Amino acid sequence: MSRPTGLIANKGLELLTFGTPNGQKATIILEELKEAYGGPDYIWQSINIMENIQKEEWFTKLGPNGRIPVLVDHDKGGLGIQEGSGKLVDWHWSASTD
Ligand SMILES: N[C@@H](CCC(=O)N[C@@H](CS)C(=O)NCC(=O)O)C(=O)O
Repeated sequence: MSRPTGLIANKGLELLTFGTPNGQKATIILEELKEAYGGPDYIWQSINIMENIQKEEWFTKLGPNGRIPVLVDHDKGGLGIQEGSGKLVDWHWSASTD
């Protein structure tokens, strides 16, 4: 897999994550939502934190604390969601299906 240099989607959800416990939290909640409700669909990129990709400018514009995971909502102007993103995915999905 080549080194990420920016976002790859232009609609829907894009998860920037890595295989750490915090990174997996976001993936798990998205997969649970898909299983339970059939969505949301999302695309993801692996951000290797050992290579400090999370400190690059394109990333910190989305996630200012320079940490994974970041969930980007392309349908809401490229909004980047950090910190407890698993819970926020839940809130976001509930709100968008009301
Ligand atoms: N409270 C945040 C913690 C995020 C976090 O600590 N991410 C770590 C990986 S588990 C990280 O990006 N570390 C790399 C760094 O700080 O440069 C959350 O739950 O999402």
